[in-house]
Amino acid sequence: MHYNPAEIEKKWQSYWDENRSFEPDDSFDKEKKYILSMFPFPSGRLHMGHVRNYTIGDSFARYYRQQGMNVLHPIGWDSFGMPAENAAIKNGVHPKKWTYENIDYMRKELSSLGLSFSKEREFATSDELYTKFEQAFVIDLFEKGLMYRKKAYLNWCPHDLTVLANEQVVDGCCWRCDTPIVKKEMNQYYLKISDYSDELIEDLKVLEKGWPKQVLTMQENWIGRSNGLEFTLQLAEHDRKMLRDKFEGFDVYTTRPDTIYGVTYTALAPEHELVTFMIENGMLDIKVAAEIEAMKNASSIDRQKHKHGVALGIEVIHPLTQKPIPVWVANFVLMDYGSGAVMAVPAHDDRDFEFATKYELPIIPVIASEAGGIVEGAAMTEPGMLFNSGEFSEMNSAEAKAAIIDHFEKEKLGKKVTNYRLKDWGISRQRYWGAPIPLIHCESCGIVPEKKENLPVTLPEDAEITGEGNPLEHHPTWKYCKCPKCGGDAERETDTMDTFIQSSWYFLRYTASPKIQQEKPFDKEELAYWMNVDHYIGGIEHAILHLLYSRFFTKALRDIGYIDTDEPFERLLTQGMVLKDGAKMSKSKGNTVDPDALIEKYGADTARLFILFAAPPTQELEWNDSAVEGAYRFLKRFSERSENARTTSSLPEIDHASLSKEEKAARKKVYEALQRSHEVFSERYTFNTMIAGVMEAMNALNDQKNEDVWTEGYWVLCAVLEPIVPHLAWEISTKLFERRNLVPNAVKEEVFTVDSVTLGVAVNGKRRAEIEVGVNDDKSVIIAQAKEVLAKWLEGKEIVKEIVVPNKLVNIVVKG
Ligand code: ANZ
Ligand code: ZN
Repeated sequence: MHYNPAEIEKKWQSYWDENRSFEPDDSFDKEKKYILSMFPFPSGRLHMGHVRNYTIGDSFARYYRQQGMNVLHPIGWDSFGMPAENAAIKNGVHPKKWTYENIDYMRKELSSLGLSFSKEREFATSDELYTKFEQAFVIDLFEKGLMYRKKAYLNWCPHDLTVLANEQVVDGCCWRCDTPIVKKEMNQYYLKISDYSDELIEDLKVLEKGWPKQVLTMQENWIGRSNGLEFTLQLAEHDRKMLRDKFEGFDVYTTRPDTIYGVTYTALAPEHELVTFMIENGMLDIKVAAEIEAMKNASSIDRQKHKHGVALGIEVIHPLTQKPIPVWVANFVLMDYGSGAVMAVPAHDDRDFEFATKYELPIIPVIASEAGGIVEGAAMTEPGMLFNSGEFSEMNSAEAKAAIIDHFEKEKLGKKVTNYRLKDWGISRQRYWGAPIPLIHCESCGIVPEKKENLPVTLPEDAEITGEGNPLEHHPTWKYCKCPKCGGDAERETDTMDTFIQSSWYFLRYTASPKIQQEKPFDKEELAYWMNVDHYIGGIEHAILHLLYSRFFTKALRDIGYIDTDEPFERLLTQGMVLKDGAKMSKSKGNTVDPDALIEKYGADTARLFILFAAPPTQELEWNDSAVEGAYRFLKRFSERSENARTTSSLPEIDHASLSKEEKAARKKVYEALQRSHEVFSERYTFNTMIAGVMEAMNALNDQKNEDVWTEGYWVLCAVLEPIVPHLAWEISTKLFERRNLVPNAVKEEVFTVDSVTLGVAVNGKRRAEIEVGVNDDKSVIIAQAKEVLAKWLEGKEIVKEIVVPNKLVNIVVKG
């Protein structure tokens, strides 16, 4: 059969469309699989990372359909977000137009890959219907206290001109544009993810069997649960007066109470209220005040990297030694962790050490390392044995930690606390292309939710998008409205929501069948059947961001009564990056490969085969043009050699025992490939070994000429290949077998049984030849066979002994 991918791929894609081939059943009788690849942002064109992601997901979906399961394999678009707006600013296109045109284009690209998506559940998160349901959730979250507004110092991206959540700041920079972020004080809305810190940690155990260890560890570290001591440092008498009795002191949080005798100074965050009070009341030198302001405006990276501070000229009293301790402001102290103040122990903490060295503050060691002795020129950060620590001397760190916390609690000086790095999720964005927060500000009623029957609150199409300021804020009329409660003049909230909210529930939305889609976000019965996602496939870059938000949002929706799910994703497969010349493919490096061009030249099946064959899905994939060629040649050969098989509508009956050695070997390879495919999909995901198995089977088939064996080979191999190269597999198996691989094949165990062995045959111990005998053959049969091949050595000799060593050798001993 001549291989013409352009022709057969178009043909089958239309066939699948016309026949709704990949819509799941509406009934709940069959076993289900929910296969999901993370949905794309409609950036304009597919890149190779997408191709890899969706090919992996598609192969799972097709495999489970073959196994007779009811498969949900949906697709949609994560379509709100900054790039749409940036394109609008740059090219003057409306974000909506830009977005939906991109979706139309990319939908065609996906279709040209032969992906078996359900089309009837597709949506974009910027669709008004989606916004409507989401705004209703948000109103419930607000009313149940899981969403609130507060003024705080926030991560501000000076390039994108918007606030970012902590998870969206990567190494101090904006996750999107890499600009160093700065802190800015603003009002904004938060979701109370911190209420779920413990549950989010505990449930990581549930995920252990299906998620990569690395992702679990990253989440655990991000949530960052630590135990320590919180206590108040009292201001010295004269300083308390100076501060007009406004403050008694301030709280500090430490995870190392065992080091408390080593405290030589304390440090406040520049944003600390005591510092603000001193500045506002002219209690600080103008120069000092200016330096503190500069610290606030510096980027987070800068604040961690270059330790910097000023002395406030006030003192607190050490709670155990009663000695006065100077109070500083230090840039590395963060306002949103602990209490925004630290007790500094330069002898045992690296940051404190660096700071003390820079400002020549005393360094007092109080812990001896296990190895004994004191470390010079650096902090000794390990636990050890306490000294110079009053009644706690000679305890080890662990004992001292417990004893000191105990002492503080007894004396009512402080308390044991658990702290988390995870902070509430800031969801306000000061940009246009997002879902409006459905809240209204009324002077007499405060913050009032929009009435649910008025949802969705939609975006004004005529907003002016300039890149400066929030377009909703500046729109001449949009924000003015009536208060839903008192009917008085009121203003709409102009912040839009973080797009990560949309991606935190889209997998729930897909469970909604066409019959309920318009009325409700999802249906309990349908959720109960489809959830959880059985295989979730996506990039490791979402290890914390999307995957943590989705876990939280699922739990929050559960707690406000929408769903019964605790954890949404049963198994997670994090795909590796696609590289070229050793570097990640990216536009800026100019090393991308265009999927459209690849499909145009070789066809989708080649692209899919290459992607899955070149590396296991979790590892990096290095682009290789000649391997693409190789994949194409293999498919061409597979297509052409199908002429060796016969047209039939049933699997040929084969008497295995009667076959030749080559024929047996070919059957064995064919069924080995089938067996491997089951292992790959159920546990190992190493598609490359499975494809290698198919290639070996092809070679083995080619070593023999039995038409039945060829026919059976194609029958089985077409099915094994269908999840990977669906177009060719459907084409061949339809032509030959009037069947489309949607039937599972049983492995024929008989082909694995060993039924013959090779024996060496010798005369007087000297090896002369080999024979092939049946494993159950009688000794007499074996000897007869041996004598036949030894005829010329035995001629005229007298046989004295005939020895058979089972499975090894026949030896004939002769005289003369
Ligand atoms: C004294 C001390 C001595 C500390 C020592 C550490 C080592 P983790 O473990 O990450 O939870 N800290 C507390 N609040 C802070 C803030 N707002 N900004 C910056 N640092 C802050 O970190 C807890 C430790 O970080 C606390 O324990 C505190 O320093 C510091 F040998 O207290 B430690
Ligand atoms: Zn009102």
